[in-house]
Amino acid sequence: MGTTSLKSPNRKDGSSSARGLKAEQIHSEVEDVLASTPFIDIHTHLFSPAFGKIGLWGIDELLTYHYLEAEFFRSSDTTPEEYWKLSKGERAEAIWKALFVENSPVSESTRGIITVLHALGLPTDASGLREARRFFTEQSIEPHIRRVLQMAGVSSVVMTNDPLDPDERNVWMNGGQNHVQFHPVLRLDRILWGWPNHWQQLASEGYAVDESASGKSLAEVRRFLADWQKRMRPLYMAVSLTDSFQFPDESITGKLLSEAVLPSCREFGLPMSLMIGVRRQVNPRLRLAGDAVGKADLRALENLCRGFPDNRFLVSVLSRENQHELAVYARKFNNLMPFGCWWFLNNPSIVEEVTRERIELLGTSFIPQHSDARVLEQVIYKWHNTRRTLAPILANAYQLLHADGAEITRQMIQRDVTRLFRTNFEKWTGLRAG
Ligand code: HDL
Ligand code: ZN
Repeated sequence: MGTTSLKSPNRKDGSSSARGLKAEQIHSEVEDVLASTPFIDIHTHLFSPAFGKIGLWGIDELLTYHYLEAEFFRSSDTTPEEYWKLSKGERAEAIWKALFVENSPVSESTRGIITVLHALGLPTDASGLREARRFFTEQSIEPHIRRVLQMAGVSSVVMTNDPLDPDERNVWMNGGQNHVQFHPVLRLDRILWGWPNHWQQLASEGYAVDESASGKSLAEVRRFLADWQKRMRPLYMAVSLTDSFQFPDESITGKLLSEAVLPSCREFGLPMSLMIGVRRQVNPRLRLAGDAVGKADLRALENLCRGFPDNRFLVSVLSRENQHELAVYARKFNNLMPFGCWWFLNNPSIVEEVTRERIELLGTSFIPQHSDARVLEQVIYKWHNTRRTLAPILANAYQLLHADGAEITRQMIQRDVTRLFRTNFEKWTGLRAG
């Protein structure tokens, strides 16, 4: 049988055929495609304007982000107890002074603030926050959202919506939201692992459940999920799980997951997002900043993907040490979609390692990143950094391919970037994103 030569019309000197790129053109083409392709941000804690004050934006919220609070306590003599007594504005001023005036903002999260201020035309070396605060008070939220998402190169963001959060529930029970750039997700932490503290809230809403999730409880949880699927129209269901998560096991979490939540996901054609590896509140004094990371036993994920072949799993794991096995599991199970470099992984040094091994093992059949943004303007720096970090990685993949004989065109780069940052998610969720 004749061999199919991989040699493209490229000639030895690296020149190319009419359509193919020269080796030295590849990096700039990749940068240009990344810059001009709007991404879908598949996991954030942002909220559309219908949610009012639950949606965070502006300089005081940016500076009191829990990532920065954790760094603040390393560069200030202020104790957490003293810090929590301060007002939001006083906390922001203390963080600005400690991390931006008295020290260089060279960490990923502090440099991110500089990126946002610079992008919005605000001074990055101010001694205080007066000018920045004045700018944000002059913004009205709807046009500000459009401008910020456009600057971030993001067409739409996916929210994290907790049906048992009283403030959120109130919005959904009074008409909810239908902002074209914000997509809902049914977040189930309070059901799946918070059951002991939250089953009574379900009971008070008329669902016949009990503390041990026995009797009619599973059927009633499914009725609860059906009610919220209809009310919220989520793109997927989601839960964050600790590093000690096991499956199967005899826990209420395992029973609710296998006998209520996953059947509901199948009933409504929704993926289940599992975010595995958090170690909650290792230092409670830091509150939201008090969580850490632990290596999980991904046999649990293996058992879920194998045991529930008709469910689709959208998975991010928090430990760097779990990344390679997650990519290997994705080779074994095509109902597993790895996504993002989550939280403590969202740093260029780790994003590079994780993304390169995913490309090497999975091609373009994964979702490289999400922002996890909690404050609107964070998407500006998180996606600026993602594009900057990914450009050389993607370019390297094409340069290797080119060197080994394939023709590289802008069309294939565009197809691949669209798949990585849009189509993989759209196909998995049935989203027809704007
Ligand atoms: O559980 C999650 O969705 C995590 O992303 C947490 O919200 C975490 O606090 C976070 O913001 N990480 O970026
Ligand atoms: Zn998150």
